Amino acid sequence: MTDTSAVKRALAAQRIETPSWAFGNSGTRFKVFTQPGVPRSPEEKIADAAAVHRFTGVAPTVALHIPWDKVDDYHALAEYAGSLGVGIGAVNTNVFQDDDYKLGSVTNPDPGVRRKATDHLLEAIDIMDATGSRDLKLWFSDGINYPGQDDLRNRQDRLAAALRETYDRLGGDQRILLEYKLFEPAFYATDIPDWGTSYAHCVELGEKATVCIDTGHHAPGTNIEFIVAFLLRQRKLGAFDFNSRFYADDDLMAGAADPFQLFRIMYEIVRGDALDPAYGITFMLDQCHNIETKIPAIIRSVLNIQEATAKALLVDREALAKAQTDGDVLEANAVLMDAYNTDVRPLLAEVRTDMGLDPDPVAAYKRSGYQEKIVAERVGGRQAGWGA
Ligand code: RM4
Ligand code: MN
Repeated sequence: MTDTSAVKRALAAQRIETPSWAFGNSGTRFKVFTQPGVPRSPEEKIADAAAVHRFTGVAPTVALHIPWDKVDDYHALAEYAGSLGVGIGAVNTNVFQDDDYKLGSVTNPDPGVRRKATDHLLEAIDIMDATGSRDLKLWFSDGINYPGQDDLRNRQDRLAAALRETYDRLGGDQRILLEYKLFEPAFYATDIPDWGTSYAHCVELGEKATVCIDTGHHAPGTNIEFIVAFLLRQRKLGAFDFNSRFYADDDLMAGAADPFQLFRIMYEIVRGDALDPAYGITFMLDQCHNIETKIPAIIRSVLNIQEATAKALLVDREALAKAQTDGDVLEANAVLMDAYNTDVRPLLAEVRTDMGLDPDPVAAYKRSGYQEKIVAERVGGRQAGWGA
């Protein structure tokens, strides 16, 4: 697409979801560094998400993580979010932080533990009913550390049974986003280690189950844009968890480690006509800001995704198709690189100005006084965090 007004329209219509947990304290297994002003409640996390939306204009929903965002009244929580101009997005389940899950959750050899884990997934759908959320995002830490520890195939059967029960409980337009991850915390075999496993379970479940690609969950060197292209072709791509990584599941800011990879991913999205929110892909962040100030880091991540998207939209697809048909390898590559090497920041500044926003959201946030206000106000209480 090289028609600038169409590019600008697509950028203004883009939607990126923020994760409630990114506003809380996080760290590595060595240390969680706290920060002043960090939310102490789900409401304060939502207020921070609303701040990100105010400055970027493209982040109108925030994903919850249960039980980290447990409240008595989810309907009231959704109304509170609405009053701040944001909505509740995906509901993420947590079947990885209870002693019972040492040997797995839905794949545990103990049927009692499996029941408990599956009940948590069902409870998350009750929460979706109350908040109006469409997406149930499932990530299982399940796996084993030693060969022989448990039966690989039985674990797949147990997983399939829990997924089926959960799927059958979904309401009309609700859906499952099934995430995969290569390793960690399990080191020998993970029960959903890759997109193929997630895809196969989604196919078995039905059309309301689609794959979630967390960009940090692959082996180094994996061609993620190929996975995007393949899943789009099958209509089985439901969501992204964006973040970036240098080594493993680093959860750094999206676009920080490898902006070229993010561009290649977004090019496949544009190529597949899947950017429009109506297509149904949820573009989420799933990150941790262990040492940097959280809200501006989340704003920066949103901007990085917008920049990659703008470059993808600028690819001259006609010229690219011609070069590809001609077998002109160098020209085809040059067309793609021309778009990638374009400085799209002025274009995005215009998009923001047209939307009535400050053209530089990070600078506007810093000037706004919001950070000082939360640091002054959020004193006492217990800061939200991973509880790891
Ligand atoms: C996992 C996975 C999930 C996220 C948790 C916090 O690695 O990426 O999406 O909910 O981390
Ligand atoms: Mn994730």
